[in-house]
Amino acid sequence: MAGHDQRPSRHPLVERILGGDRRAVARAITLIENEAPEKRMLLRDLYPFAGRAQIVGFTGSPGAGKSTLVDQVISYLRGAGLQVGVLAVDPSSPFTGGALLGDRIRMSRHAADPGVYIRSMGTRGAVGGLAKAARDVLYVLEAFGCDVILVETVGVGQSELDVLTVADTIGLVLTPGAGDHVQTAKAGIMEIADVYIVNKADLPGADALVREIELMLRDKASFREDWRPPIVRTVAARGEGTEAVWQAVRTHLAHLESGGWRAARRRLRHRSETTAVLHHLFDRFIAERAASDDTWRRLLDGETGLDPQTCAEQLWSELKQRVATTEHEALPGKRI
Ligand SMILES: Nc1nc2c(ncn2[C@@H]2O[C@H](COP(=O)(O)OP(=O)(O)OP(=O)(O)O)[C@@H](O)[C@H]2O)c(=O)[nH]1
Ligand SMILES: [Mg+2]
Repeated sequence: MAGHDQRPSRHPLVERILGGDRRAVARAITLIENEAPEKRMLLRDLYPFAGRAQIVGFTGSPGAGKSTLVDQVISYLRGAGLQVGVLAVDPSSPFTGGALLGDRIRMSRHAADPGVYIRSMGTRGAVGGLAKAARDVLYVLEAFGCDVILVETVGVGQSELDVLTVADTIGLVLTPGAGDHVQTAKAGIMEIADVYIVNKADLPGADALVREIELMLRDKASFREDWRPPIVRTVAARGEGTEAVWQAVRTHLAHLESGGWRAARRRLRHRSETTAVLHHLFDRFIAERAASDDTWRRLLDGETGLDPQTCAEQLWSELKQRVATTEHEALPGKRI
């Protein structure tokens, strides 16, 4: 009993999430969205369960058929006995479930399936930034036991691309005729695709779109992570091509793993998230210093007549000196 008591306590929701409690999942997501103070503890305790799920992003223009395709992929994965999480992220919507209602409806046949968890997020539900909140929600879904997490987001802005940085594979859904020409596609979006999905292949212009993508790929001198993105045609509305999409996704994942790229991406992600927190802490440190130390305040506010670069370098060297002194003082203790 005593040993049990001495174990560092875990956030109570974590146990419930691990046990498959859907209400605990919903509660945890709300805490994340609201930036609740206990969010830090929650994420810390969820972290050991991260990295279990395969995360697949689907992006593309509004109305390209992303939700219809995701709905088909859910069915396919459920058929294989996998537990599936779906996160529909819409940065253009201030409401969770408002503009995303269409997504919910299109996937509603899975709503009662205990092996599927579907959640929508808009900017209103994410006080501290949608991309960060969405990435944190993935930790919850991983701990919940999702084998695969499908992330749907409209590919229009930077925050959508930020959401997708955590995906193992990004499927870009394009449609013929809808102005989805390779040349006019939003800068950056064509480049991040691991799989090109030409949906609505039942409509005229699908062949032309496929040729356009092929031409673009032919002109490329090199490919990110040595992966040449395949092009898959689908008619999501009729469930055609779903299996081919999933095959392409699996092949891509196998490629990432065999080349060590998946591990490299994880390292990169960890570094960038840790660095972001350090930046944040440093900002706070500077503000505190400005309030408590007059030398800092004068240099920061330009009361010394020196230029910002010189001010910053003076503060920086003072800081480094301070760190060096502390390290020096701490050395004898460290050796023990
Ligand atoms: N003809 C045709 N229509 C399709 C196909 N797939 C989807 N649609 C239709 O396209 C419309 C938009 O589909 P959604 O799945 O909601 O598209 P979306 O990309 O999720 O849209 P947003 O979430 O609003 O960006 C719906 O009316 C679908 O029925 C297809 O393969 N062929
Ligand atoms: Mg949708």
